[in-house]
Amino acid sequence: MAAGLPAFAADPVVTNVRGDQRQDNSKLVDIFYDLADPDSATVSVKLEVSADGGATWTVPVASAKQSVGPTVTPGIGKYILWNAEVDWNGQYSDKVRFRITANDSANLVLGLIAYYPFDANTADASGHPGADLSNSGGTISPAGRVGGCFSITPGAYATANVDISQVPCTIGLWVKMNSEVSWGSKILHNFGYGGNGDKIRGLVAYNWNLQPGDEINRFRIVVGETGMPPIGVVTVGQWTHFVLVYSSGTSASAYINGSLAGGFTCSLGTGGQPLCLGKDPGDWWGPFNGCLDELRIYNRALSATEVQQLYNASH
Ligand SMILES: [Ca+2]
Ligand SMILES: [Ca+2]
Repeated sequence: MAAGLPAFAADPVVTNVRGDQRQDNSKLVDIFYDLADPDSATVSVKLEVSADGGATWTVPVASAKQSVGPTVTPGIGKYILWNAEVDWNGQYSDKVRFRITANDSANLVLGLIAYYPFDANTADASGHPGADLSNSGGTISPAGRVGGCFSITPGAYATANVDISQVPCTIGLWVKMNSEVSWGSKILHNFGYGGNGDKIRGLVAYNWNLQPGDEINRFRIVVGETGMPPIGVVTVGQWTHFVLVYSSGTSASAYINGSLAGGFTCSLGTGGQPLCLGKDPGDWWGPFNGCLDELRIYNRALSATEVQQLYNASH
């Protein structure tokens, strides 16, 4: 491989796609295809189904299994079993078509500038100098999403000299709340915000429960003093995967459990400031009570496919 080229440079090629419903009234559909890739041991394969001859590809395929998903080995006669009774019960079309696309699996190491597995300690595992967390009161718990996790009770926090205000940037982590929050519970923060305008400052679990019917237990990106778009529900006691992608200096996208949850216009907070977990500099938001795991920070914008693969890799 030439220097400077990304790994897995040749794209996978899908050919000879054919699918048929079984003739036994089971509503099981057998789909075959050939998959070639000269330089990848596994690739990511996606199945789509159209009910209108290929005009749209919106038939649900969640039940599809076998040679589909983030790690499929190339070869001849790959097989997918799709259960139409589960995904598309009671519906019928004589214009059903199948489409299979493949992409090189994500290189989830490329651009990684900090990585905290939290299995034995709060050290950085990316090899980036100076990225180890400085821990103030947090503990490693064995009950993580993958191995151990970082457990933060109110008052505990951790900081690291990792700048999350650079562009582009991606932040991904698993979050589990131990208790409902009463105001706003700081999960992750750029410690150097200036309180200015529309600048992204961090992620909170947020509970605007001053009156009946108000929003409760939402994830929110903290943007300036006013705009705080909700991006998903926090379920106490449940691990949730969160990813924030700053693709440019003016736009960001948030993903919950691998799926796009919202996009918004913003600018970034003050750069060159440390990352902080469980606390914000002015204690404007409440303390965090819960666990974090698999925290990854990249100096590039992960694609939607890569975000899904990051989720799948630790799901
Ligand atoms: Ca390849
Ligand atoms: Ca872990």
